[in-house]
Amino acid sequence: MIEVKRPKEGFLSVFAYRMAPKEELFTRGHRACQGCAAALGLRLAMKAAGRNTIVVNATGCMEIVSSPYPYTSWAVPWIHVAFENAAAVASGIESAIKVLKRKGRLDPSKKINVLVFAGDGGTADIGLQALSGMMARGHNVTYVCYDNEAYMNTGVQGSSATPYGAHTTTTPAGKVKFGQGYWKKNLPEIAVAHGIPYVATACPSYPLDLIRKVKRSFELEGPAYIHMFAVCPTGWGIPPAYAIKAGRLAAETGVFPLYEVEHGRYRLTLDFEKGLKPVEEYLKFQRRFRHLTPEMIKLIQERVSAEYTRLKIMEETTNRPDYRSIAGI
Ligand SMILES: Cc1ncc(C[n+]2csc(CCOP(=O)(O)OP(=O)(O)O)c2C)c(N)n1
Ligand code: SF4
Ligand SMILES: [Mg+2]
Repeated sequence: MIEVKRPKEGFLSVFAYRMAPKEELFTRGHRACQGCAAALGLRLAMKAAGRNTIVVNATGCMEIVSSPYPYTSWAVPWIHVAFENAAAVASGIESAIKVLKRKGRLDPSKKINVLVFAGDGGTADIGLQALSGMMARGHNVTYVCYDNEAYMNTGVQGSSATPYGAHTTTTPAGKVKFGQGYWKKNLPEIAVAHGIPYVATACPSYPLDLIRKVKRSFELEGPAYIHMFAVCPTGWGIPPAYAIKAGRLAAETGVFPLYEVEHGRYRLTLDFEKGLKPVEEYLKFQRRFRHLTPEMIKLIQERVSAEYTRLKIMEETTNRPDYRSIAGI
């Protein structure tokens, strides 16, 4: 059995908001709904990224709530781009920074972070091609997908990141259909398949873990992909005060495992020695899942357990000395 060292922050982070950097770069005044975990996640990610950051923001809730003229919540350079091309624009910005440094018009030692925020619709569906290109070309960009599991800004339409069985306006639950009819697209694994230096999942309910991962993404040279769970009380039908709890339950049940993959090496950054809670605990208080039958919940449980086991096996395998020496990690 290989001993995997887990960062302390993973365990501490639930209680440790006060340990986060004080500077606010995604500031107050935005118009996100009460309890919006995506807005909290952006705030935390910006604390990690710091002032020398250019943000590229695809169309979606986070762009809409933070930028109506003449107000803005952004204290860093920020560009709003179309739904489909955030990764392409970020690639251009990163290339331009390199050229300016080469031509001596920018101090070559100055570190400028390029950071994308895009929703699950903008990432799993319409922006996937641009993201794939950015990762394949090796741009030094951190791409954060905030996943609220639907097209929230336009009225809760299903995306390919909408979970199995969830009710949305385009996957309605009723007599004929039971909600989303296929399994959630596994974006972190698509990113891992590109062989990029850093891939991680994160959740604002674990703030220090999230901050550490965003920081790590900027320490490593090359593309990084962070898949951020973003509880959406409005679209999911839960009380705003439950947002943090819902994020914790997603991790505690294995519905949204917290892990990172650095140069191909997996590590669960939060693991549960006493085992996972039943997925029903996560599903039962959300309006979007209230129609689920016991059979469907059983099916979801089996899928979640299998995926968690797969992650544990990947962690075990990719930390084995023989694998690490062959893979050079
Ligand atoms: C090409 C194109 N198609 C459709 C839209 C309309 N539109 C704007 S935001 C949005 C939903 C975005 O969903 P997601 O990326 O998940 O972000 P969220 O709103 O959930 O934060 C849609 C469909 C658009 N702006 N451009
Ligand atoms: S609809 Fe959801 S993601 Fe959009 S601002 Fe409201 S809570 Fe946040
Ligand atoms: Mg969305």
